[in-house]
Amino acid sequence: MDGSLADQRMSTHNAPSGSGSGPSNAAHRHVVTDNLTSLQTFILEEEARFPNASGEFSWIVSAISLAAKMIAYKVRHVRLQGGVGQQGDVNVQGEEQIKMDVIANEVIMRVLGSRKSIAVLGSEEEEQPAILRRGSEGGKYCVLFDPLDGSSNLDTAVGVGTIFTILRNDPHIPDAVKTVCQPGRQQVAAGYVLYGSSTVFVITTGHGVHMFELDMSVGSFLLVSRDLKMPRAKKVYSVNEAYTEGFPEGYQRYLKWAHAQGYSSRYIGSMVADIHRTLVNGGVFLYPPTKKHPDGKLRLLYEANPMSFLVEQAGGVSVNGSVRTMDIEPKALHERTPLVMGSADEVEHVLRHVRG
Ligand code: AHM
Ligand code: MG
Repeated sequence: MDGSLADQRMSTHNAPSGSGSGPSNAAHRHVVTDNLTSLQTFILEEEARFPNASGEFSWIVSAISLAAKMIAYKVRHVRLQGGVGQQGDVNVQGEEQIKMDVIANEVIMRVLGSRKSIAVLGSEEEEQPAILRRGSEGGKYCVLFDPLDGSSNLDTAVGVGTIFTILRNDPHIPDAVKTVCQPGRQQVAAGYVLYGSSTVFVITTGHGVHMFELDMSVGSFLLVSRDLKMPRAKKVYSVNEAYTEGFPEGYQRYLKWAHAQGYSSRYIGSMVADIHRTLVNGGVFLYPPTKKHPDGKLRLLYEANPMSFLVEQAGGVSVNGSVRTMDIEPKALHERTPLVMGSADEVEHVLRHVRG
């Protein structure tokens, strides 16, 4: 026993036998497992609910969790590994790549690239989606991801994260971009990994939101919260308030109203960390149109949609300021969207002001 989470949740008891020690004691020995469930087991159990499931989906989640463990290790030793600082390249978003962006992208590409069930793999760091197995070779799913969201915060040791979404592949669509340009409501699964003070893996397959924590000593993500539900209301908003003057008037009105109502502000500037807090504690996260980003900054397919799926499954709401985020018909892999997501009542307060 080394004090790991697994140890604490699994205690072994020797029932008193009155006959002292020895082989006879073994008959009375029982194990209390307090619901100790790894991510792997959880996904297999979920899949078992569908008698025709091929198991391909659980292979993909298992690959994502392997990549996450590798990235978690690298993030924890980012300076020692030489991962801070800029790579010297600009990605397709026109943003300077941090070295760890490139490292995290390579890890995911390498780990997921070998999974037979993935037809198309798309990343924030790659201009075009990678076509792995199309047509007759099969490949039931497509995976899109942001390998290391919020990476500009790495040099100050702030939490960063990996965001992913799993979509169904349509082998009849020859074009990879068109294949992955699916509205968020069609997602098969989505989630994120937050590399924070602890490493958490949060996932939905459309049946609630489940949270796992990485137990380093056994190298597994273990279930810590099943069917997470976010509070309906919480007087907290999360927005880069320095951009207020560039927001459309409705958002400015909302902020004035929130100030008068005694709201608190929390903004990390790392979407995974901000959304994780919002999921757990409630509140509202906003990235409205700004002068610099008139269409919003966050990417629809691999940032907004997966987070929206999680937020809705936890009982919250996600909109782009007027329509449900997951109903937007995407046109491009790296398309951006304004975003308002969080506790149902809090999103409604924002929309009331935005609608005018
Ligand atoms: P990135 O994908 O290039 O890391 O950018 C996305 C990040 C989000 O994590 C965060 O919500 C947002 O950018 C912060 O933007 P800003 O610094 O404009 O507030
Ligand atoms: Mg990002």
